[in-house]
Amino acid sequence: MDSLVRFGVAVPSSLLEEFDLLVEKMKMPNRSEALRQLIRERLSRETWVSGTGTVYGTVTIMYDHHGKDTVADLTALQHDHGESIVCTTHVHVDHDHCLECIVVKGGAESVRRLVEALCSLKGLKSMDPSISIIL
Ligand code: NI
Repeated sequence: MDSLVRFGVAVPSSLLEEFDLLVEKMKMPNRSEALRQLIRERLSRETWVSGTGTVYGTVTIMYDHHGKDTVADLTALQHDHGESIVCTTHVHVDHDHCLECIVVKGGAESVRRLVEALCSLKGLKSMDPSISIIL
């Protein structure tokens, strides 16, 4: 395990007050642990977008299932990228919209290709990738 290093950080008092409120609200053990989590999250996010190695997470999409070929295209796309997909959960949100949570795990490059392919899906309303690399 890495040794801990103490360092000083200067921030506006109002920002620190807001941060402390967040730490309390999220029931994080203390300010240091909250800061470590923030640093890991940011580094992880930057690393998966441009890095290599195994990544994991979810890609949540919302789409209109009435879109021409949308459902067939999504199915074909998921078969094409099957090596990166662990499982999916589908929710029929309302008459028109479907939400799908795609759990991913695989090489960063493969998962990036999957996310790019999802971007091109006709009928796509929103996409929220939450991908991490273990740091
Ligand atoms: Ni549906």
